[in-house]
Amino acid sequence: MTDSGELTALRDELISAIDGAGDEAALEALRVSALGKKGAISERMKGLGKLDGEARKAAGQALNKLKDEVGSAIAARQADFKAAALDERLATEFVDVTLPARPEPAGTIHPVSQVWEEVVQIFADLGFSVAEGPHIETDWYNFGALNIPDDHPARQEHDTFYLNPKEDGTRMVLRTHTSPVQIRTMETTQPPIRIIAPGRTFRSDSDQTHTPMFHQVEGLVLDESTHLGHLKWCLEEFCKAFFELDEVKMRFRASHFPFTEPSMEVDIGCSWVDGQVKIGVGDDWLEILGSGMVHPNVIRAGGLDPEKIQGFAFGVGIDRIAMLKYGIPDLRAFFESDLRWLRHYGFSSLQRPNLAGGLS
Ligand code: 2NM
Repeated sequence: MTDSGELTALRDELISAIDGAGDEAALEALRVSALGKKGAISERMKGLGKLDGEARKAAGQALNKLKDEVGSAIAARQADFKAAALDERLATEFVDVTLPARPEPAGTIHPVSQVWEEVVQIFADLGFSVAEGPHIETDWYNFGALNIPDDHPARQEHDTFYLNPKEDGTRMVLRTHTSPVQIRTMETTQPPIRIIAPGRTFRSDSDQTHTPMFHQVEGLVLDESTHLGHLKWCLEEFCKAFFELDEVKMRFRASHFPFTEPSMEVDIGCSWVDGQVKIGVGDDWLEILGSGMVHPNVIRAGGLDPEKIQGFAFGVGIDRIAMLKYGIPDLRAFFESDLRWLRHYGFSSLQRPNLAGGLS
């Protein structure tokens, strides 16, 4: 009953049955019929005791070989079934990552954050990178380096938040503009420089149109031959992109800042319809930007040589242009954290601004 011809026949029968098994249950039934306690191979193992000597040894080896071969064939077939089951799941179970997230987030993006990000996107497209710096500054970075003289009115307690004096008598300030970031950038970066510095700024001022904390974006472009034409083009491109208009009427009006020479305030054409402002067309003007060619003293303070390096700078109030673009009437509501206001004026956290898909 364990002669080799009989075993070969059993082997062929089992292997072809294993190969032909239609599913895991059929395969398991085969495993039991061959290798289970009362299986064909196990029964023959039990019969070995009746043989003796060389015959027992030879038959035992042949049976063990058969047992291993059948075991391997079953394992291989089992792996086939598992792989097929996985393929089936992968084909039918999938997640469409383009579906909207559920549930829609309850929170919204604050108009200041929205406009901040819009401005970053626009200037990124023009080749600017974003620079940041501390809110608490030294007198030098906030005033001195910016060519603001010791007796300038902006330095008075009345306009600037000063911290308590240090032991050496010096006082730190809450930065009144983001310009200190430009000075710090000049100190560490070789031109060409193209940066914007968005951030919080602080002035001791509170009324209908001023809050003691507000947001600014300032920009700085420095190279060997950067000129006023570059300034005008750059700010025109910014205004068209920001207000999402093909053409905007703009006016560059002579002004004065300590850190630029010449200095210009930039107005944008507008009209008033039913108490609402319409940007880009009309015979009225709205001031939206300050700008100018960086003063040689400022370039020197930044560690660069004004005989070799020149360029322009500008500053915009984020809160102010957010009000203009999105028709938000009251500045103070920006910082009251009123949930009804936030729901009304807020933006979707799933639709972030970018130039390809639309800013707003
Ligand atoms: C403005 C208007 C004009 C300005 C100047 C500088 C620096 F640091 F480069 F000198 N940064 N920003 C600037 C110039 C800011 O804001 C209304």
